[in-house]
Amino acid sequence: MDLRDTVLNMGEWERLIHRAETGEITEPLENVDRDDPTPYDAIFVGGGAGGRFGSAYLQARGGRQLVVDRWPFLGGSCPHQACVPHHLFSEAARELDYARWNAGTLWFGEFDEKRASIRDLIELFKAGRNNPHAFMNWQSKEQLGMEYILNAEATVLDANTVEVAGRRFTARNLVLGTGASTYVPDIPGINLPGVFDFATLIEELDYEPSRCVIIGGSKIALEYGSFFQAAGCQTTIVSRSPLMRTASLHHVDEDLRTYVLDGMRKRGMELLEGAEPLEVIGNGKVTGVRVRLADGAELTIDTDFVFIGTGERPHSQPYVDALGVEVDDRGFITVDSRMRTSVPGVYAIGDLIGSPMEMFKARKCGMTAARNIMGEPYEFDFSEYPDFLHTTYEVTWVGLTEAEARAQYDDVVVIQMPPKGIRDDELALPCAEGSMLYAFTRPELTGMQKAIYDGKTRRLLGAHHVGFGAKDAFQYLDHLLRKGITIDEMGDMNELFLNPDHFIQLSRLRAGNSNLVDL
Ligand code: COM
Repeated sequence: MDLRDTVLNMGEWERLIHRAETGEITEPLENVDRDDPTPYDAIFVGGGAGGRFGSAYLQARGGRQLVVDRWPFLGGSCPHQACVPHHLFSEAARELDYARWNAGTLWFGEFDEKRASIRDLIELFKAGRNNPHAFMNWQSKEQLGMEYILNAEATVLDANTVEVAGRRFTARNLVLGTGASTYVPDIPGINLPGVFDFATLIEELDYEPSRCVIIGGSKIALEYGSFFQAAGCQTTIVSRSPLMRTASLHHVDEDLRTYVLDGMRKRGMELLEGAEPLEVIGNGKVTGVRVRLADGAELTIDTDFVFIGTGERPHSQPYVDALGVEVDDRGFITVDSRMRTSVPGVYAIGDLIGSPMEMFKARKCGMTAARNIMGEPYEFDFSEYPDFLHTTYEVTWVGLTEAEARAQYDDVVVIQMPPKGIRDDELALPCAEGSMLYAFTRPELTGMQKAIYDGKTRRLLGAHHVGFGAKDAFQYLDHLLRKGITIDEMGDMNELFLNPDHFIQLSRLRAGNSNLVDL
């Protein structure tokens, strides 16, 4: 379907995408300037965050691009099955948690667990997700001037050629960005009905689960597990590694970890660390998971719902076969700091090149490839970055943990709330957005925070937060930390009181000291 000369409004796009999703339209949706003889500077294979932002950047730099995606929309898995539903679920988890703790007080009614339905929320999401899809298609075409072919698989033939729906397109460069999907561990019974991952949860769940076992200890495991538990589905996480100590989550402070995991237990979750899932049991449908515990004992957990949270593997095999690109032992494509693969003229971006599987990385990888393709030798180092995780809390951190700081610096100063020596149930701090009611009803639920400074240079080394409303601040804290912000500069900032992370005011209380001390 040639859409080049048609301007669709939001509703028209939504309906078109829906018809493609339901199979009513099977032909490609094309916005290609067939009359333009200019060769393409790049074809982006995959129109997720990396492909879309890379395409936009390349366009903005005066280049010509084409982006191809098998789905009838741009934006990839984020708005379809991953980050966007996850954020909806995490917000629901926070609301449900709030409603439970406050049930029967003030204006809160008694908590009715039957009304907290996982399926209802998934259906709500599915009914609404074509709106962001529509917007991405509209914005990419009408505002960003991108050329695209959607609803069509791209087959890479060589380093300059891609075939789409029987037609060949050539470009100076290829940018591969087709992402990753759940790594399914090799466990007997793992393919039984009733076993889901984040994608099939959205597409296939057709009953209300009552009991959940999560296999794996990834971020996804903690985040989705917290939602399932909050929605009244008793959840057990079975993880080989200690939770929040997996390689993909770096710089997790031990106090933060303890607060988060204790909070999950406090809400009734069962966390089995050092445990190995041996078998998913069922007879046409999941009925249990057999597990070997850390002490060697075996047990079977009855369940009607298993969720896989063991990490992801890339979609790289077609490029290995067609181009011979170099990959690592898990199949992630190896790139340099300019996103160049081992094959000249071929770039790879986003989840396809490994962790962190985060939005900022995908988008900036795309932008990095675009800049290099347009002749700018631009490098992107994503070894350090601010990170976050949702439970019923928003958990955010950047820079070094206290232990890491002590290993690297002689004079480490820690400013934290609640202060060392005061139990969290004795103090209604920290409090601000999202925790004010807790401060006056259940002080132990208000969260925790910690800033770490180097006493010699007075520079901020790390910041850690469990609570609500601070994620935004951490984007900027990351920038300030890289610039070398000191406790004195922090204390000189203008806080908007009450602020969820109390770093500015707490730092100011110590900034006057020539010899810094803990607070
Ligand atoms: C975000 C998708 S949900 S994209 O990064 O804007 O393409």
